[in-house]
Amino acid sequence: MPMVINTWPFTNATAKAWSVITSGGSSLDAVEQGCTVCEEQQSDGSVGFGNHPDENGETTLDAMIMDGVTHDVGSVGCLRRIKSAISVARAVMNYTKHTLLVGELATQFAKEMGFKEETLSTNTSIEEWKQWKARKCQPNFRQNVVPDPQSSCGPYKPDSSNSFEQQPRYNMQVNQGNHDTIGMIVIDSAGNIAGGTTTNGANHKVPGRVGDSPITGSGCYVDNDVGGAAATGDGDVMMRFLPSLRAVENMNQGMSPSSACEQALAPIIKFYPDFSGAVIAASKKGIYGAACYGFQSFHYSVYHPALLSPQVEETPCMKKVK
Ligand code: SD4
Repeated sequence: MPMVINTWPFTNATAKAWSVITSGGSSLDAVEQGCTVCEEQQSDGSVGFGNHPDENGETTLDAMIMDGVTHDVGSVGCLRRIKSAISVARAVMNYTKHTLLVGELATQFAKEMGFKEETLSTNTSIEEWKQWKARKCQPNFRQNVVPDPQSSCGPYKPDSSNSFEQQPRYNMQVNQGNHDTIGMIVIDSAGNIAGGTTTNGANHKVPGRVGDSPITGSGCYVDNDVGGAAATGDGDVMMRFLPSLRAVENMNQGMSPSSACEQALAPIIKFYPDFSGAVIAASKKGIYGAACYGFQSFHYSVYHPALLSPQVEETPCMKKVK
């Protein structure tokens, strides 16, 4: 059954992807064009240009696209000065034998492939960055450095007196708007499955940071024989567990999509009870579900033949263990 499912209430992206597959397009085209809508509309400030500046005030982008038929993947991490990250990811898949290109040299590749170089900063992102500087760079992602990152901006140096303690995590729920990456799974009329993600990552990240979204098996994973899954949330933690791969493997073992997502999050909760994130999954038959942790509830968007327009569904999150 053809269908589209994506994280968060980004129904314009859902509708675009659906229009692609219902007019005969492939699931890969649908993922690319659907995610592009979010990049252009700067959905919730978490996708595309002009938001979530890093410590230096620059916005950089992470994206991936995966083909469930061939298992081919293209990804970009920390992409600079190119707006259409999902299309650059597709270009990595189409025009190289690599999987992931990062940073300035990913930009160079994109330019060679004909993408336009332009700033990803806007008045909004510059203002956001200035306010963060005025708040003494709070919150941030540093730990075990001097000066104390909980009260000072950098430049930082290692704190040699410190024993590398893990500091409490940056709470993505408190910092609303820091977690709305789009992850999308599409099944087209031929039954072919594709998935993708695109995001500007974590607000005030350390320059050079790449999150979970462009990592195969973490941000997204698809397998035509089983289904697909995509994740959103605290990527620095999530990418240590490959939750999308786990969700697809769980479905392969016979779990329902919802249980597969819950069980994909369980190992993360065991180690990081203060993390927040969500996973969506769809089986190759178009049965879908989601699970979340650390938010009160989680919204995702779906479109399938029984609907006349994209629908937002809500799932309550698993109980916090801490
Ligand atoms: C990241 N996972 O870069 C992303 C952030 C996000 O929904 O918003 N995810 O960590």
